[in-house]
Amino acid sequence: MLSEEKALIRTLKKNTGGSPPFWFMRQAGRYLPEYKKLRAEAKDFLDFCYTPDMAVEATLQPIRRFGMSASIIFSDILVLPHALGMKVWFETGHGPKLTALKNKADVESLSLKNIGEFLAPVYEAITKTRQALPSATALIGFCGAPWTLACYAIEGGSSRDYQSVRATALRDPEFFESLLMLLTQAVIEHADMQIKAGAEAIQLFDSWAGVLTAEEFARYVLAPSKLIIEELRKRHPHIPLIAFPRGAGIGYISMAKATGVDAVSVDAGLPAWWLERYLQPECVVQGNLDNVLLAEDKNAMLAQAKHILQTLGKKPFVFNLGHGVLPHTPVENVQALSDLIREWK
Ligand code: 1CP
Repeated sequence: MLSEEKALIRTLKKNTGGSPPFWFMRQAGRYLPEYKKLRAEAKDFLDFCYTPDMAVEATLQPIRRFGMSASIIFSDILVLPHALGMKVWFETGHGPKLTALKNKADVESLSLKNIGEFLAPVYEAITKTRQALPSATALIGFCGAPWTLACYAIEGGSSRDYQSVRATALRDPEFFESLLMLLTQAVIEHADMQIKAGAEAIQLFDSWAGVLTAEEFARYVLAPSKLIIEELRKRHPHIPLIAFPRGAGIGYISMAKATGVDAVSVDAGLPAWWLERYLQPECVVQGNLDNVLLAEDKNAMLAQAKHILQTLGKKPFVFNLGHGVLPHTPVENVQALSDLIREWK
């Protein structure tokens, strides 16, 4: 089947018809017994990401069980700082760790030169997944957006609110801006190579957009996203792009207006009526079922899902969660949700 005929791609290009396409952030992962088994065979998480056969298998697992309209390649946003020359590792129970960048000289020690070679296993996994997927299932590639990648690169790992990263941007704007620019270029190249390898849409994850003021949001989130979207549009006019500035609130509207992105993915904090009224006129909406409800209360979750489908399903709409599937989510809840959306008229 041609990309344009697949439900996800058709919808991202603003055509409706049939039940809405669906996929779930973190649809591959620890809530699946078959993922845990596969994960136990890998030396560490990055080794898993860089072993194409494992990444392909993890990407296909949820599709076999639930038949989503799209798969997202199994990888991580932090492979890109890794490819730029930063040290990145994952400590069990502590999440990601990186050697923090301290100044402009640290940024200058990084290089765009080796991304293609370094991330060749990711591109190979994309090509192999494309070949193995059912023909109606679209394949999504992804990148962390520059602000979120800068958060990890300056903090050296996770933080609750990235206050020290915001402070760094104020104290040393030259350092911060040079990092943001490098990451913007890196995201463009990584997305470009994913598309060339077979990705049929790209999602930009700006997971920490919600900690910013409106002014910072415009500079650190909107401005780089606009550059990335414009450049990818030039290189690949037919590939739809999805932006996910998590926690952006009314900033979701600015994202659609300022960048012209095809679709905006929304967290669970905004009610469906608001999205229908204010965001659907600007772009295709993707979202936004609460991932906690999905894990905790099947009946309430199904009621919420119906409400979202009723409110947003009349216009081009991609069903997703507000954030990733949590590790303790019962498989049967994901099954019940998938069945509901697939049978929705
Ligand atoms: O041992 C393990 O299994 C590690 C857990 C894990 C997994 C399954 C990590 C570590 N990353 C992933 C895969 C992953 N990460 C995918 C795969 C495809 C899918 O969705 O099925 C994707 C799209 C990501 C993207 C990602 N990584 C984001 C953006 C989305 C989000 O959740 O906001 C972020 C912020 C990361 C960083 C990261 N990698 C891993 C963890 C635990 C984290 C988050 C750490 C934090 O909270 O700061």
